[in-house]
Amino acid sequence: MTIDTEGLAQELIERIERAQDLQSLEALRVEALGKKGRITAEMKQLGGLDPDARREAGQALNAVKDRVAGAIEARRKRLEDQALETQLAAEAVDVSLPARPERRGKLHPISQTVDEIIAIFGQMGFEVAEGPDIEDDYKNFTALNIPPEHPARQMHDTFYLADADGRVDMSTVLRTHTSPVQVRTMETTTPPIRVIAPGRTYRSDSDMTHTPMFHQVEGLVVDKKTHFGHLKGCLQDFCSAYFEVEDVPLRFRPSYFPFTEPSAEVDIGCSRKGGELTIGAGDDWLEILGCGMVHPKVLAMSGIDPEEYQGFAFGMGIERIAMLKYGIPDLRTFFDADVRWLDHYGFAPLEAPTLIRGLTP
Ligand code: 2NM
Repeated sequence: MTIDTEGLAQELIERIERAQDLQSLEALRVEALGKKGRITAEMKQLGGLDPDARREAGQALNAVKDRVAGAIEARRKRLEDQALETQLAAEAVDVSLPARPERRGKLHPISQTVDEIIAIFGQMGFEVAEGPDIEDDYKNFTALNIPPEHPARQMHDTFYLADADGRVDMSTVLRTHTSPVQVRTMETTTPPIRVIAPGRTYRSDSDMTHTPMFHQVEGLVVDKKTHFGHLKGCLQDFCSAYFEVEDVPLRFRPSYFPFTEPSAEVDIGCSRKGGELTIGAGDDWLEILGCGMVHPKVLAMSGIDPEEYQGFAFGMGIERIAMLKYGIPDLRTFFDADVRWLDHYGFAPLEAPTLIRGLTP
């Protein structure tokens, strides 16, 4: 018996290469190499041949078997790649399409307000500084001239952290203001310094107008001849840009902070006629921030020579100025994580505030 092994190989391989899907390829594999397949059947015939012819035909058949198996594998790989490409093409998402309006997320008013504040002070040449929420007692209090007996240090205002054994560790706190960030800046920078420090702050206080976590932005400028006039001009420009009111009336009232001398609280002119609050007009005043000239002891403790340098600093609550600008009546709703609230008070994402295009989208 002689078999046309080459003819068999060519026929099978040709059909394998024409297989259009994995199913017909599998049918071909069974037809060629399966238990009752054609190559298998030829193999079974070998027993009837004499030894020399058997060896020769056996080698030829094995070669055909390998070529056919190789052709099936190559075709399977090709078909699988094609199937994947087809699937990817069918499932492709055009990421440049606009989101569906009913599903579009909003930016939290805190994020929006922080972005606006950074845009304004950025334009004025300030850099943004950051620091950890967990601070040591030294940077949160001592370096700011807050003495050990100061009421702000009492347990009921400050969140003290526990040590590894669960005991309250009086040396580690959740920062009660962002001033420790300014301390870090003064410790590591040679003036001139122009930074703002926005971020989360924590006080053990919870009622209608206080949440245990809230946001602050503080600013610090240190240079050789920095004076109170610079402070007034800086805050005037900021308030005017932020509230989008030209020549906004500001009132500086003498006040006291341990870290500044002299210190002042700043009120913004407003009107409360008809129960509606309008910023920047009228004969009423609303407190919005605290400020002052950095205390010489504070400069000195952070390694800045108060004989050579002086500076001003200010601080304000971000929730408060967000509520004033955007008419949000209740502080506590900021942290309810209510999507309906966010849909109402939130802001379009991807519309970064700039002074050129307008702060608010
Ligand atoms: C305020 C009011 C006044 C202030 C002072 C400093 C520092 F670190 F430079 F001394 N940072 N922030 C400051 C001054 C903060 O918040 C109402």
